[in-house]
Amino acid sequence: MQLAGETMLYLQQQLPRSLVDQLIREVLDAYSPSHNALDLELNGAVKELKLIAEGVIQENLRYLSAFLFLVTDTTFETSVSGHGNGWHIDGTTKYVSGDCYNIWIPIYTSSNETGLEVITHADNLEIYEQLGNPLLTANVITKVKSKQLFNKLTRREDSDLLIIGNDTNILEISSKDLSIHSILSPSVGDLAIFKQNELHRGRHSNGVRIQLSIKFVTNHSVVDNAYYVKTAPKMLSKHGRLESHLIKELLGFRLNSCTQL
Ligand SMILES: O=C(O)CCC(=O)C(=O)O
Ligand SMILES: [Fe+2]
Repeated sequence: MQLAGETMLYLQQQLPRSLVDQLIREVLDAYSPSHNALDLELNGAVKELKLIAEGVIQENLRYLSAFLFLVTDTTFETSVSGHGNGWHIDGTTKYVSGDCYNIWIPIYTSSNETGLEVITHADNLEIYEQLGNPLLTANVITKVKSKQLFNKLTRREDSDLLIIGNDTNILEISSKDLSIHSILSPSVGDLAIFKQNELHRGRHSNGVRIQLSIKFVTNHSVVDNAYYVKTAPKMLSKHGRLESHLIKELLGFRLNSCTQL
């Protein structure tokens, strides 16, 4: 199956339970509640994931980095607090020239209203062409979040989304005209693959999701050294440490209850 130039791929229950458990063990080993580092080693489960992604994308990949985060009502509030109501391209896009794929895997979930939406390149070609590709600094302003600002900057009655691409490329559109891929109730072990420079956002309205996003770049991509400075481990705030303690506890419970089955 080919992904490059095609669409986002979402595989339900693609990963066998033994691989997910191994992945969670590797995440727990690499994760420390005092800072935000998650240096996964490219062996074991992560190597297995790389092989799966290479099979799908039909290109050789290099591991770049991994992010682990807790999605709850409160953390979600922060991620949708801006004008864009959560829509974004990843900030690290500007440090990578070439393709960078996000492998998105929920590794814990107690919610049936949580997930991801992606405005895929392949299904919205016209929009990405007008914005300029690759998007380096896309910003989104939504009518629902910032009505006054939106009305000030736009003309069309039916539009609800303003996407600001490279420099002067500004697009006023209606989300009805977009083809959006939605995942609204993923299970642990599901897997989505999309490019980090495709507009996307998390969705959430109850319960807890622990999310692992691993980035792989294509072999010929060049990563700016500033990326490693930007993503270097930082000490967490009190709230951040609380979140990471909860992540550790919940993942630990899941592993223990699995071995007892
Ligand atoms: O899972 C989410 O809520 C957001 C995911 C995301 O933005 C990412 O993986 O880059
Ligand atoms: Fe993202």
